[in-house]
Amino acid sequence: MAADDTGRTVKLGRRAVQFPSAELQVLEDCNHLLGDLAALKRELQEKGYLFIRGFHDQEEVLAARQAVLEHIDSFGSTLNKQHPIREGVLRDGCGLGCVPLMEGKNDITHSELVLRVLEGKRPLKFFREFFKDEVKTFDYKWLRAMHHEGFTGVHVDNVYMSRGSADLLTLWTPMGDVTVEMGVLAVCEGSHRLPGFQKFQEKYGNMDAEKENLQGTGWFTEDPYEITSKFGGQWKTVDFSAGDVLIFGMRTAHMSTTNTTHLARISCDTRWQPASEPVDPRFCGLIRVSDSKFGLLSKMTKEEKEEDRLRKERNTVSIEQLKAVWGL
Ligand SMILES: O=C(O)CCC(=O)C(=O)O
Ligand SMILES: [Fe+2]
Repeated sequence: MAADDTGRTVKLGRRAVQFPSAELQVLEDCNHLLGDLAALKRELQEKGYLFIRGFHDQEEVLAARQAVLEHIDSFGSTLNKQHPIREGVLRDGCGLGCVPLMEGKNDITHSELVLRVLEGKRPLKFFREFFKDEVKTFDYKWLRAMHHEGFTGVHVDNVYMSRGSADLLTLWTPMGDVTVEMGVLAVCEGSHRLPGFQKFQEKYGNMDAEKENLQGTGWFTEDPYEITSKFGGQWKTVDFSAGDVLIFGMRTAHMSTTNTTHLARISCDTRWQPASEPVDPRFCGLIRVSDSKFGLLSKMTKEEKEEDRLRKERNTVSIEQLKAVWGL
């Protein structure tokens, strides 16, 4: 892992940025607050996130990582065969689409070694104490391997999963040591509560992307500085070691740094909430795979399917159109 923080040029979206610098500062962990519930809640309320080192058992994370890499390797053409699987080296030219999609509820997300981390004793204990309640985690797991030059754009999670509890938290777990160069989560500190973000939260943050029929990713922008220059806040990130996690609420704007390496960046976001609260039905129980694959739609003729696709396309809206309407 790159322990030397001096003079590193990394990428946040498409922007090259020095790390650390005024534009991209270092995340501070809150390990000194563990065991003090009031202090942890205050930290989450103030900063919009909790960065916790050694949250998971490191050996368990590394075992899960190996299981995920073996799963990826079973697809044949993703990893570079000159290297041992455990190194997770992507083959040359492995860009978008080269890494198998692993999100959802499937054989790898719910394999024993992966679930031992994602739904293990440690997260259960932490969230039970945090919520002072029994807890529920979505069945849907956002397990991913980020390809070369891949990144996640700026968004708040509320646009994707607002149909259940408002107390929902995201737990971002890197599977292994993940440097800023490999693509880690970056948060915009203060974005969940600063007055400058009020309209952003009211318009973008309150949006249900699926209800709006939003095209594309649901990201507000790919440019980290678009939000800091318009609304304020401070981008922060850090090198993660296996076991470290980032926890944040539905209103904290975040993105990822870009994977400029040829190593697969493996991570999983899981969601946690009090069990007594309503749950967003899209992510628990029977998980809808695709609107067009199953159900009644599968009975449509080719022409009917094409017509349906075009009708849907006509009814969609782009984030640019919405931003113009919102005046953001
Ligand atoms: O892993 C990523 O690139 C994005 C993760 C994310 O957006 C999340 O954990 O909510
Ligand atoms: Fe997210």
